[in-house]
Amino acid sequence: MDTRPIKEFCLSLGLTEVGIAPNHLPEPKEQPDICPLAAGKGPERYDLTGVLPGCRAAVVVLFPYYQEPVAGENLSLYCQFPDYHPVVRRYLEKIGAWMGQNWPESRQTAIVDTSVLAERQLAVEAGLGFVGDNECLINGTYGSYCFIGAVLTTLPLEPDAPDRGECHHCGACAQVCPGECYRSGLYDYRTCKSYLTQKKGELLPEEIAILRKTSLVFGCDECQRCCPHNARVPVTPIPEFRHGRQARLTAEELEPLTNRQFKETYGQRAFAWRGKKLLLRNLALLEPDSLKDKL
Ligand code: B12
Ligand code: SF4
Ligand code: SF4
Repeated sequence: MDTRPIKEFCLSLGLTEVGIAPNHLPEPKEQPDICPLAAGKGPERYDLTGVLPGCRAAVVVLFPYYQEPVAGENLSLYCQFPDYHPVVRRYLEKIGAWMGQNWPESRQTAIVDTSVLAERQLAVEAGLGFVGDNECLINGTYGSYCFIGAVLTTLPLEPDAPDRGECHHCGACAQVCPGECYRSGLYDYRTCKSYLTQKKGELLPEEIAILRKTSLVFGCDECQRCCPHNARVPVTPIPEFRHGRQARLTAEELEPLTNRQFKETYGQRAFAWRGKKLLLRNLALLEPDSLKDKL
C-alpha cells in the first residue's frame, strides 16, 4: 500500500521525520536487563499486535526538541518545555484520525513513551536513525534530541528500509558519563544519573555521589551533549517546544506548594511525574544552600 499520502499529511503538520515499521521487531539474541521504569519487560517489547490486535504496521514519527543551552539551567533539556507526552499524542491522534477518515475500515492507536514496545527499536526499523553507543536513537538531521511517537495501524503499509547506520564509536559518551554506565561495555541503568534522579526513596551514598557529579536535578544529558552527531543539530521546528521554557527549578518555588498546587503548577511538565518530594530530595542533594532554612 502506498504510504506517500500519509507522509504528505504528516509533512502538512510540520513533521518531516516519518517512517513505516513492520508489526514485529527483530528480537535481540539475549534479553537485555530492563529498567523498572519501562512498561515492557519481555517479548511483548517486539510485538505490535499485542498493543493493537490486528496491527499490520506503524507510522513512526520523530519529534525533535533541541534548543540552545541557557546559563544556570538545572533541568535536563527534554523536560524544560511543556510535557512532550500530550504534545506528541495530539499530533499522533490527528494522524490516526486522518487515517481513519481515509480508510474507514482501519483501526489506529497512538503510543509515546509509556507503551510496552521498544520504541527506539521501532524508530530504527522505520528507517529514522540508528542506536548509538549511548543507547539513544540518533537521526541524521536532528541527532538524538528527538522523542519517538508512533501510530499503530491495521493497514498493510509497506515498511521502510531499517536504518543500519552506526555511530562513530568515539567513546566520548562513556568518558563523560557520571554513572560510568558503560564500563562493562553495555549500558547499565542502575548507575544512570537520569534513572537515579527519577528513582524514589532514599538513595545510597554511592548513588548520591553520582548525582553530585553534575548539576542537573532531573534527567541527565551528558551522553548527548558530548556526542559528535549532536554537534550541529537544528533548533526544534515543533512550535509547542519553543514556548514556555523553564530551564531551572528552585527549592524556593517548590517548597511552599501543597501537592495540589504542585500538580496545578507543574502537572504539564515532564519533570513532575515522580512528585514534589523527589524533586526536593534532588535539590537538597545538589543545591543544599538553597534549602538551608527550609528542610
Ligand atoms: C525506561 C526508560 C528510560 C530509563 C532507562 C533507559 C535505558 N536506556 O534503558 C531512564 C530513566 C534511565 C531513561 C533515560 C533517558 N531516556 Co528514556 N525511556 C525509557 C523507556 C520508557 C523504556 C526504555 C527501555 O525499554 N529500556 C530498556 C533498553 C534495554 O531498551 P532500549 O532503550 O529500547 O534500547 C535497546 C534497543 O534499542 C536495542 N537495539 C538497538 N539497536 C538494535 C538493533 C537490533 C537489530 C536489535 C535487535 C536491537 C537493538 O538495544 C538497546 C539496548 O538493549 C523508553 C520508551 C519506550 N517505551 O521505549 C524511553 C525513551 C527510550 N527515553 C527517551 C529519552 C529522551 C531519555 C533521556 C534522553 C532523558 C534524559 N535526558 O534524561 C535519557 C537517556 C538515557 C540513555 N542513555 O538511555 C526517549 C529516547 C529518545 C531517543 N532519541 O533515543 C524514549 C524512546 C521515550 C520517547 N518515546 O521519546 N529512559
Ligand atoms: S558520543 Fe561517540 S560513541 Fe557515544 S554515541 Fe556519540 S558517536 Fe557514538
Ligand atoms: S544519561 Fe547520564 S548517567 Fe545516564 S548514561 Fe547518559 S551520561 Fe550516563
